[in-house]
Order: sequence, then structure tokens, then C-alpha cells
Amino acid sequence: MRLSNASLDLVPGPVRRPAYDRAAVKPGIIHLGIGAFHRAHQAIVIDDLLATGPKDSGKDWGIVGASLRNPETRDALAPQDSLYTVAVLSGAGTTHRVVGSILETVVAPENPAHLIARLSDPATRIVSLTITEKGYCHTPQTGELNEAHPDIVHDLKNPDAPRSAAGFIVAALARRKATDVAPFTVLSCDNLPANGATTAKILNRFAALRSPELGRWVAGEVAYPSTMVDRIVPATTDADRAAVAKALGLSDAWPVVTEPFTQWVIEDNFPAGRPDFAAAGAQLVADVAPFEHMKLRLLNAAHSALAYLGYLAGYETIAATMADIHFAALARKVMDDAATTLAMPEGTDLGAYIHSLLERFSNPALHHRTWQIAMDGSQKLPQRLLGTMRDRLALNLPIDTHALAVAGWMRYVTASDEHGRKIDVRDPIAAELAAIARASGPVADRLAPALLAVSSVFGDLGADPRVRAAVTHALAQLYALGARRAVQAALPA
Ligand code: CS2
Repeated sequence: MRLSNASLDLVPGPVRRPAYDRAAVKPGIIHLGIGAFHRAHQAIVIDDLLATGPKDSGKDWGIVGASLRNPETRDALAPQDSLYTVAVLSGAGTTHRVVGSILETVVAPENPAHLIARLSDPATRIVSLTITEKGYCHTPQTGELNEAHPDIVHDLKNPDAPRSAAGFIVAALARRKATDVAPFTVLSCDNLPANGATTAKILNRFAALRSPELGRWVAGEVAYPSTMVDRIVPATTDADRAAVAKALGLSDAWPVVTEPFTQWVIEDNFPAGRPDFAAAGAQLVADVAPFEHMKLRLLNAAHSALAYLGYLAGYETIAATMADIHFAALARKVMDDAATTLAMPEGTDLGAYIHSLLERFSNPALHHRTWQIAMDGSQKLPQRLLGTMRDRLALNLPIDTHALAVAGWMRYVTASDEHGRKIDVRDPIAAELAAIARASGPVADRLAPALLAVSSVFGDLGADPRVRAAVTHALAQLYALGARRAVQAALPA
């Protein structure tokens, strides 16, 4: 039997389930990009608010999920009345809960007009986003809208049938302006630097390209609070589905699996109102920037370093990579080197934070594939690794560990592994990167400078002779020794 409203009572006792009247919950949030991360993170905060928050605190803040690309999530969740299971995995065992805060899922390309109408509804007061870095259609190095992006070109020509998140949001804001409805707040929950300000820059520009007057209104009226989001959520596998079905005694077509840790830091700037996020454990602060920097430069930077170099060394998961002491030392060094560039509020214990990250990465129960994290490196490198390199150079500090991580990315995007097997490189500019790799051949002296010249990723940093020297040296080591021995040589235990 399938998980649904009708079968909810069959869920076994220890499994927490929505202990509130779901029928009384009204939508207030539309979430674009209804993937596993949202369902293991923000949706849980709303579910907690509904279940345990002050009376009635969440009931106007139910979530309508939208997929901007494919119907898979809707197809899985619709027969389940949008209920799904979250499995929390740790060395100590697994706990399950059924989440009810998502009320419905829509598929944007099936009916763009319907999604624009939902976004334009005055009841929609927050539009949140987890569309991944590339969903912003921007130039990662500068944070500017990429006006030549095919989806942006399309959406400016077809404002009522858009494809991109920017296209949908601005179409709805235009409708709201025309009908005198106050704008919603746009809440980016992606791992972008200054994600609120970056989203503002992109959407304000897109709106101005539609019409200068709309551009002025959007820039003047819409709030874009920044957030720092954190929870490790590997892609769900068939084995996860089978384990959840066993625990629940019901089948669930799309459960999510995650770790015990979760954190959400939110800038408190919601002129259109907001749920009582703090009552459900989120931190509301005046300035998110230090938390965001800390997370991107420690957690995500180390993740990317482990992903590229670990993949090349033949490790399938982050936990397997961390079990190699040299790679664990690499993760720590990436974080220690980044920590010197951070200005944190008084009382922040970066040492303890780094320690907890090393433990989280080593969680043996999570099957977080290096290949998954390796995706979209061209969109991730600037905020994860390059900002730290820039800051360390300004302080005259060595950059060799970060250069090794960047060289790992370079070796990876050649799309051929150390045994000559093909790597399935997923990246919006994979073809451009592969062409550079083909033209250069497996020669560090040629490949490193050629890739450093990709300005959407490296900007002017690629021309810095210190960067060229360090990255070329690291790449030469990777070709000469292989990733495993190169990491060992760089980080002797
Ligand atoms: C990961 C992140 O896939 C990736 O690039 O680094 O998704 C990471 O797991 C999350 O940001 C953790 O909060």
C-alpha cells in the first residue's frame, strides 16, 4: 500500500507523522525547485511549526512546490497527497518521519500560465528557491545576469511562457504590479555568495530588460533576504526507497535521506510577512554574510575538494574518501586555510565548527557520491575555492592546497579518469571545458593556463602568475602521481 492521507494511520508508532489538520493549512509559500534538499530542510521547518509551534503559527504558510523542469517529483508525490518520508541516517541508526507541509506540486513547463497565476495570488507572500547555482542563469564570477543565456533570451521574448525562475518570478511581479498587489518576498536558499543580494541583482536586471518602469518597481519594492542553508542530502537511491518501505510498512515513491544536522540562518527582512521561523529552530539575524562565507568556504569548499580528488582516486562516496587519512587531512587543511580569511562575529568557534564538519563528512550511513558533488563545478568554484585564494594572496599566504583542489577540478573536467575511463561530467559548460582539454592534451603546462583563462569561472584571478604557478604545479603532480599519491605527497600524515 502507498503512503497517503488514507494510509497515514497505518504508519507505525515510532514514526512521527503530521499531527495537525492538513486540510486547514493554506498555501503561503511557493517553492521553485522542489528537490530533495528543500524537502529535507525548509519543508521540515514549516512542518515543525505546524506540529509544535505556537497555535496556528504555520497554518497560512503551507508550501506549494514547483518543478521548473521535469514532472518526476509531482508524479511521485501526487498519489501520496504530497506526503513523503524523511529518513535521518547516522552511525547510531535511522529515524523516520512523515512530512505534511507541502500541499501540492505543480510542473511549470506543463502549464506556465498556471504557475504565474499561483505566484500572482495575493496569498503567496514568499517565493523561495532551491534551483541550484546554474538555475540563476548568471555569470558565477561576477554574479550578473547572463543576458546571452538561452533561457533568458527565450523568456524576454516570451514573458508569459517563461522557462527560467527569473522569467516566472518577474512575470508574476509584473502581474502583481498591474493589479496593485504587493510583491512577495524572494527567498533564495541556494549556496550562492550573498544569495539575497545576488538574486536581487539578477532579477532586477531581468525586470529592467522587460521594461525600465518594471525594473524600477521591482528594484524598489521587492525584498530579497539572504540565507545560509545547511543539511547534507544525498540523492535518494532505490536502496533508500526499499529501506523506507520496510520501516514504514508502506511504499513511498520519493522519500529523502539526510543527516541529523540541520541549520538555517535567515536575514530578517520580510515586508510581506513570514512564518515564525525561529519557533521552529531557524536563526533570524540582521546579517547573514559571515555565516554564508563560513559555510561556503569551509563545508562546500572541502566538499568540492574531496569530490574531485576523491573521485579521481577511485572513492565513490565522501565517507569513503574521508576514511583515507590523507584526504581527511586535505579536508581539514582546505578549511583551516579558509578560516584565516573569515571575519566571524565574536564567540564563533571555528575550530569546533571544522571539527563537526569533519565528523559529518565521515557519517558512514550517508552514501553521498563524490560524483554528485562534482557536478556544476564551473558554477561552484568561485564562491567555494577562488574567493579564499584571492583573500589569501592579498594576505601573502600560500595557496597550494586550494590550488590542488582547483587542479582536481581541471583533471576531472577532462572527462577521462586515471584509467582512461570516461567521466560523466555534468556542467553547463562541460562541452567548452572538454574542448579545451582536447586541444591542450594531458599536459599540465598547457591545460592549466587554458582552463584558467575561462573568465566566467576565474575572472582576473586566472592571470595571476602565483595562481598559474600553483595550479600548474598541482596539475602536473596529479598527472605524474595520480590523485591518491598526489594528495598523500601534499598532506603527509
Ligand atoms: C554539496 C552541497 O552538492 C554539493 O555541492 O557541497 O549540496 C552540500 O551537501 C550542502 O550545501 C550541505 O549543506
